[in-house]
Amino acid sequence: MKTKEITQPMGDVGATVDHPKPHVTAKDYAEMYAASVRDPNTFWAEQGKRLDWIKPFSKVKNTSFEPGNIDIRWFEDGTLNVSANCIDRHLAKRGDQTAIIWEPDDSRTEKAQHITYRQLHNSVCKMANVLRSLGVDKGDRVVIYLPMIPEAAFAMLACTRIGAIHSIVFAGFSPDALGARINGCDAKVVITADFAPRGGRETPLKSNADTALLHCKEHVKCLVVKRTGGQTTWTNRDHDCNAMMDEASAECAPVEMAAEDPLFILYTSGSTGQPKGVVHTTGGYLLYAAMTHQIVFDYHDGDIFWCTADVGWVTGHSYIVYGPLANGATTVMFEGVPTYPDAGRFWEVCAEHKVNQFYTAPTAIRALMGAGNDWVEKHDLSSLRVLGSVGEPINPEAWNWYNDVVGKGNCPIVDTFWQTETGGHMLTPLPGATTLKPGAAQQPFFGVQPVVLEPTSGDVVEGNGVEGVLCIKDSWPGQMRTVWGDHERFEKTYFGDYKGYYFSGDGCRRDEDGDYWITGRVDDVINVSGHRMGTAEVESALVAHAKVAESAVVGYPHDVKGQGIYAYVTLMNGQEPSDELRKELEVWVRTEIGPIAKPDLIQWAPGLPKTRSGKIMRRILRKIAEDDYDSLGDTSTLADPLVVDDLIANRMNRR
Ligand code: 6R9
Repeated sequence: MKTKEITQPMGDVGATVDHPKPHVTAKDYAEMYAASVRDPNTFWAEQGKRLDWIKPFSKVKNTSFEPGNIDIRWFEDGTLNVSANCIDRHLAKRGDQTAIIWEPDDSRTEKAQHITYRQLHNSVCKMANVLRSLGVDKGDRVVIYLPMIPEAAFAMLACTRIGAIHSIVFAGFSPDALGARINGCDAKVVITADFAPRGGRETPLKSNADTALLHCKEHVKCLVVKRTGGQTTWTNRDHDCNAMMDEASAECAPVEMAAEDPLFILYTSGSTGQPKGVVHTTGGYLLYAAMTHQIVFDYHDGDIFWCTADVGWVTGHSYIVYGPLANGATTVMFEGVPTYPDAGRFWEVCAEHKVNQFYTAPTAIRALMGAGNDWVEKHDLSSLRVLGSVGEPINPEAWNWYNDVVGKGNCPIVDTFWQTETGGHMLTPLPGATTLKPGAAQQPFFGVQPVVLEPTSGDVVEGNGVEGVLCIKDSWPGQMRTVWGDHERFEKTYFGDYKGYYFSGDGCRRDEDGDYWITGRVDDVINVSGHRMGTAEVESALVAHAKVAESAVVGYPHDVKGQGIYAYVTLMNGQEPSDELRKELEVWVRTEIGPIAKPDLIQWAPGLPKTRSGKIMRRILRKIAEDDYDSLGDTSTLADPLVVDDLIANRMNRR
């Protein structure tokens, strides 16, 4: 594919903004990158100064990717507190500066809120005291199931203040998914709200939490925040967060935590079984989030930063809350969706708050591109300086639209490749330092050593103009440390296939210039609107339905979502396929997992293509779902090749 290369000017961007010199130039990048891999201890010791330590570290890197001994520690003898780094240390200089701009779902009926660092301190201390009064102590787990409201950030920071470990569950997840996560990390408290308004609709969070808690230990408490004031039921385990915060003291000393104490658990989908609890720790994660936020977005003091993600995903953790607040930034927190009340909402918010850096996902860009340029053009976007993309590969068409129509050709686009597991950006261009290529994640961040491996042999592929699977050669501070309660699974998942390397699960290409292009997952993980979904999870939800005998789920190209969910379903003997049953299964999966997992297409499959040993041939199912059935490859090993003809003849029309 021929791509146009773009050199982004960094001066003179937007009449209303005094454009600063970028933090890192191309020359700085080359020198700093070389230093970061040559002598990581010196490099990261220097970067460690970005944080305020209670007890300074003397050791920097102590990590092993050795089979059987995967052990990752950074700054291990240092101590610190995350909330003190994100709030207290800014109070003297920026107590009255806005820390969080909260933008409600519907701007016609509610106003944005500006929360200063001092107010944030007050609310976080109060919430920390409320959690303590519910018996939460250092090391205890707290599940957060909240809308995108300031209380979500208060809750995260309140946990860090007292050393509790939070685990956020996206408010779009079902009661079953919530219950599994509460049990998975054995949480003491669940923080939720009455309702979650989003795109003009309301999710009954409290009632979902009630249902989830039916399957949890009796002593789990529920702390309820008022969002809409709508009616909810009330049980013995419920506590009124607003009333308790009103009464609580606004003083709460930050607890001293070791750098390697867990900060949070975040469940994420993999290719097999149940979602994994990804564990991030205190020092390395915070440092990496802060540093990438500053350098990758070229954030400068006084800038207004907006990441449109939800705090239920890692992007919200690192780039709505921890990175920006550690840097003393003003961060925008948006409760709504890109197209409500209309397709101009993102741009209205950018203009209203004079956003300088804007960070969103390709799926949103594609949806807004489809809505037409008028929605963008009627808003003054001259404050924008840097645009970001995350979650999936961005197709050049969407990249060009983002660049031309949103950025007016003046805003570098940082296409940031990273994962829940990596804590922060891994491959990304840097504004002002990188000549951009639409669709490429391009260069490693400092300290990150990507390698391309031949998928079957695991041999390192040297040189440029090559393709393979993406692995990372050595540790970086933001790396996940373990899977909660299952270190063996951590080793097996990420270090099992290619010994001595962290395996990302993604394929990639290194082009002639040495730039990296992510080609997508090589495992059974699909990426729907930038959200990770294990096909196995959807399959197990489907087969849990009484009328379903078997199911296989694959991704297929979808214009807006990137990938859609295509489910092949074999019914139990005696069950007849019908449109009603199709609806029933859609609703079923929504309830089992959540709306994001609802299959886009369900095909009735009298049989699935299997090898004689009984393995489903997913390659064939993928091809049929992609409408590419002329190139099915070898089907001779199938137990019953005829099922393929039936699947092709009855394939679903794709949207
Ligand atoms: C941050 C986040 C991780 C997976 C990852 C990859 C895909 C993320 C990307 C990208 C191409 C980018 N991905 N960013 N692919 N270009 N800029 O999304 O974390 O939810 O864990 O997903 O998303 O496939 O492996 P997570």
